[in-house]
Amino acid sequence: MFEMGESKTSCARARSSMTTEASDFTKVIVMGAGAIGSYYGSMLSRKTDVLLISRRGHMDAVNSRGLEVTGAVEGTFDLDASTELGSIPGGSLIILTTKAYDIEEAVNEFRALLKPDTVILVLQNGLGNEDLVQSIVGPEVDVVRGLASTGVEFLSPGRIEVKLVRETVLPKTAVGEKIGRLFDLCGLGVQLSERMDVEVWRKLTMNCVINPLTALFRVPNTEIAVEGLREVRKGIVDECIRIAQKEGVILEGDLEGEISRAAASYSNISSMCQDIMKGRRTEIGFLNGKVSELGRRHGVATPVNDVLTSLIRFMEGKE
Ligand code: KPL
Repeated sequence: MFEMGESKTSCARARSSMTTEASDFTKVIVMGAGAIGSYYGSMLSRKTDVLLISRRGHMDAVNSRGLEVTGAVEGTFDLDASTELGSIPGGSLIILTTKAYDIEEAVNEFRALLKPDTVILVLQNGLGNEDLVQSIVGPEVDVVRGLASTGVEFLSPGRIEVKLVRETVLPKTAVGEKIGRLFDLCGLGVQLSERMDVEVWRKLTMNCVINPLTALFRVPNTEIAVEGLREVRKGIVDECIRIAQKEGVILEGDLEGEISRAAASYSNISSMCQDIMKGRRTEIGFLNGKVSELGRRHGVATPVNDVLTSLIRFMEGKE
């Protein structure tokens, strides 16, 4: 999943009513539309109604000027945007792109509005997010885990830049395929996987390498692919491989090499680096912090991930 190709698409300011092929969903609601959520909202608005839910400044800008997307995707997208979700129409897809630590608050906000046919797609960084969502909404709601690796930066309210487009990984299940059809219709590349557990661990390991290192040095992803950091990357990856194995997931191949090549291709600033630069809380507890936590549970030492977690927590405290 790290080696997907780039593509450049452009789109004029247009509403979904102008489209011809139908979506299986009546509406897409993006909860927590920061950089990555706004990117998905813009692409999906090509073939379906989209509502973005996020902070006031960003939502006001989108409502007054549209969502301006530059880079690998270009266009101004006319989307509905709000700070609150009033109702969920039947047949909706909710895409959860809040920060992982906001899951409980976000899901509790819309839990009472869910319809029997609502589908929730969890497109966040981290491990175990979908289980947490499922435990809040109950077993009768369809909760699907997906993986987003497109590099997107939040420029200013109403403006994002897409630096590198990657396929979305979805489970090869009936509901995963239904989401995949919509994504495909909208020009979002999809990879269907029968081993989401492996894909989640591979993405987690990539985030454990790229996110804290870029946040500590405040550099774009490309810069941490240097030879001088190879032992550090390898230390992080080896611990992730060991803990994944304890969790029943075998990570094969030269993962450190794959992650280095992926980092070298990403000219964007990682989400954690963007958070640190804005003085915001980070997702460290769902990434390296999670690996350390599982290490303690399994009695396996994870010194490299422990140190990175402490350093990022120290920086969060300082900001
Ligand atoms: O997931 C990301 C993130 O920034 O959180 C990557 C894929 C590393 C892109 O920057």
